[in-house]
Formats: sequence, C-alpha cells, structure tokens
Amino acid sequence: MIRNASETNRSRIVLALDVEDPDRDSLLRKSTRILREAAKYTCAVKINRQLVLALGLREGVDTIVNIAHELSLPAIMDAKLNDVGHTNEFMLRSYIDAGFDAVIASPLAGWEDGLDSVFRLANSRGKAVILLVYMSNPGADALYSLRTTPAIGKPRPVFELFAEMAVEWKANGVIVGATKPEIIMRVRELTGRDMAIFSPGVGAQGGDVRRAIEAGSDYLIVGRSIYGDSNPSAAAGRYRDMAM
Ligand code: O7M
Repeated sequence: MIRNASETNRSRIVLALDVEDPDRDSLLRKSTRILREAAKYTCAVKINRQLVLALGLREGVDTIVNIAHELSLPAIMDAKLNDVGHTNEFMLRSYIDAGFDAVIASPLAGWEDGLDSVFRLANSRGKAVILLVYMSNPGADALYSLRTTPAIGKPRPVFELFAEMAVEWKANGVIVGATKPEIIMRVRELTGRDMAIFSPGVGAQGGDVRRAIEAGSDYLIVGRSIYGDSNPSAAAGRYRDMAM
C-alpha cells in the first residue's frame, strides 16, 4: 500500500502526526485538518502513542486512520512494541482492529515469546511490521553502537544484529535515523535492496534530506517541520520535492 501511495503522490514522505492540544476535540480537528492538507504530498501517516493516549483508539485515533484510508494513505502505528509475547499480541490486535496497516516494533524483546507473536499475527492479518534498528537522537549511540562481546562471535555494533534480525524475521521495513547517514549505508548493505528503510530526524532534529536519501533511505518520517509549519501543505510539498 505504501508503494502505491508513494508512486501516486510521487512522495517518500511519511507524515508523523504528533500534534498536541489539551482539548480533545480540538486535537482531533487539528490532526485531521493537517492530515488532509498534507496528504497529497505524503505516502503514509505515522501515529504515535501520545495521540492514542489523548484520543483513545475507538472513536478517536480510528477516525484518523479512516481518513487516511479515504485519502489512499496507509496508517502506521508507532507502538515500538517491546514486551513479552502475549501482551505484544493483545496490543497489536487492538491496533489492527482500529484499522492500522503497519506496526513498529523494537527488536530488544527478541524472538521467542517476544516478537514471534507480533510477526505471526501481523502476517496472518496481512499487516506490515517495521523494526527499529537505529534511533535518530544523539543519545542513541550509547546503545545502538555498543559492541557485542566476543562470546557471541566477532565484536560488532548491536544495530548490525538488529538489521540482520529484520532480514531473518522477514520484517517489511526498518527504522534508521536520518541523522546517521553512515549507519543508513551500513544497514542497506546488511539488509539488501528490498528492505524499506524509514528515516526520521530530518528538519527539527538536524538530519539532511538529501544525505539520508543518497545513503539509502526509501522514506523520510517528518513531523514538526510539517505539522508545526503555518502552512503544513506547502511544507509537505517542499519536503516531498527535496526527497524526490
Ligand atoms: O520530525 P520530528 O523530529 O518532529 O519527528 C520525528 C518523528 O519520528 C517522531 O514521531 C518520532 O517519534 C519519530 N522517531 C524519531 O524521531 N526518532 C527515532 O529514532 C525513531 C522515530 C520513530 O518513528 O520510531 C519508530
């Protein structure tokens, strides 16, 4: 679905709809307005847990998911699933029932009784799983670049294991911060051409659109630089053009 939307709108931009407003009705109105305004320049919308907390899933976030579908955009749930198997599964089922097309999971829980249930359920319902491989914030280096001990083979940065897990588990995509073009390049080498690389961190976090794309990113996740602009549609258009 994301490939179709990306081709139709000639866009690699995933809108991160992280809008905030203390008033629930106003938050819902603002989020849907920004989504509609930016839609034709984007290829998907990503919803974070803070929006689920503020709006609820039913008659809240599911309204936004339905609007995304009316606009022919897939909806990605940024759940960063990271628990034991059965609770991951319960969470994912709720998100799928709310209409989401894809979910983001963290590899830290591992496979057995961790993410195995996520991939099983997602596969059986035709949904995509995107794995977090390297975060965009400066503090991420402390963990994601940590080297493994020789006890599990040649010392290697942890993110390389995460990239290989994504391939082994047949994830549909990976997240790698746009702020780290050299890591994007290394992940591309490890995952091969077919893995979709999603990169957050351009604009507000300092990442550069062209450098991320040239390093191998397929899609850029953009939040504040679009929804925080006085003209979200024009901002989305600018990012779309930069990422072509
Ligand atoms: O463009 P911004 O900086 O306003 O927002 C970036 C979005 O990307 C925001 O929704 C974050 O939750 C998300 N994100 C990161 O910023 N960094 C990461 O390393 C990972 C994500 C993300 O999407 O994780 C799945």
